[in-house]
Amino acid sequence: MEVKTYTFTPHGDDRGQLIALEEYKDFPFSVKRVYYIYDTLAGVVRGHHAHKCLKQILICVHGSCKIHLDDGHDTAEVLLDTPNKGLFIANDMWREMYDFSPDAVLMVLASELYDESDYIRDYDEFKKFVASKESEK
Ligand code: T46
Repeated sequence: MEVKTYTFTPHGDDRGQLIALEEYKDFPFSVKRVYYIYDTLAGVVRGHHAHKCLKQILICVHGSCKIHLDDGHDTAEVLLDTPNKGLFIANDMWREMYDFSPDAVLMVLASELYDESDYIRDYDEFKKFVASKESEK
């Protein structure tokens, strides 16, 4: 399966690093919401869902974590361990986040405001969603 990652350019100088992200230039959507996940306990797996519409960029701005992706047919694992790497996750992708380092801060840029009705939290429902989208093509 195709995994879309971005390598962002740090504006480094003798003071340190700065990364700037601009919508449609550095990633392909407009941001309506930013959230971040931190203080994740050892062994915790978050996520376990897909979305009906939401697009997101995940950036582990400190520490590291892994992302399990499932498009309904294939799976992939992505390590996020540097603040200049972004992972694009389309709506129709089942995701789980795990192996958080104790210092991990996972920042997410989201294309929509928070909407619980956009979540697909049941895996069988997700498979049906994927199948219905494929039958429309
Ligand atoms: C996703 C992965 C990568 C809010 O009130 N507003 C928000 O914007 C978000 C994202 C969550 N919440 C509340 C809802 C729950 O009571 O925060 C609590 C934890 O959310 P959730 O269990 O959905 O968190 P994760 O880590 O399982 O999933 C999150 C996002 O929800 C999801 O869209 O793709 O991160």
